[in-house]
Amino acid sequence: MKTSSILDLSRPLTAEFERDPKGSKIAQILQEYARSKQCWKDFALFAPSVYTRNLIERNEWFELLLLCWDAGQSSPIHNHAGQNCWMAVLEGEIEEVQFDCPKTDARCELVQRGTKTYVPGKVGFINDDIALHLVRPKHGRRGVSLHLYSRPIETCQLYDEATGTIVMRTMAYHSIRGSVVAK
Ligand code: 2CO
Ligand code: FE2
Repeated sequence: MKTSSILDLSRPLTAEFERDPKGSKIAQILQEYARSKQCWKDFALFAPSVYTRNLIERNEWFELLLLCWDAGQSSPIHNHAGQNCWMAVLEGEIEEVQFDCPKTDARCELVQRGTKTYVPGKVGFINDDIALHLVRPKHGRRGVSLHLYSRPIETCQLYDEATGTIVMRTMAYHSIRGSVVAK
């Protein structure tokens, strides 16, 4: 597959979901892109206080985002609203810490399960049947990762490890196809 822009990725991804709604070849398509050294830097926008969620494509099947992690930033512990999530690392090393939440009460006692490290070109996969997770860059450096949610996620749940409380978060974009979203 040869793509000239990250925006062009939407075509093979959409074709794959039309062929197989479970997207059995999505990891392969994202991995080929991540290993192709193509230029996505125009879409990689960082912010000082939080990791950014930069929308590349959204349609009925999926949402494709470039996430930019500055040194020291982290996602909260969260779920994925019943959807499937693929993550391909484009730059830096990205760490994923997985958690179980054995009871599904309003509060929950999190149990840390394990940690995985993803280097550029590696693809991870998670959904709510697998685990909750947090994601962050390693070694005090930046990271950039490509995330695909199928189907798009409007909200997710955030879990506070210290208190066990769960809150709902409405997902927001920092930019859409390269244009910063007005606040
Ligand atoms: N799910 C988080 C988000 O979309 C990023 S962690 O990787 O799934 O903000
Ligand atoms: Fe996530």
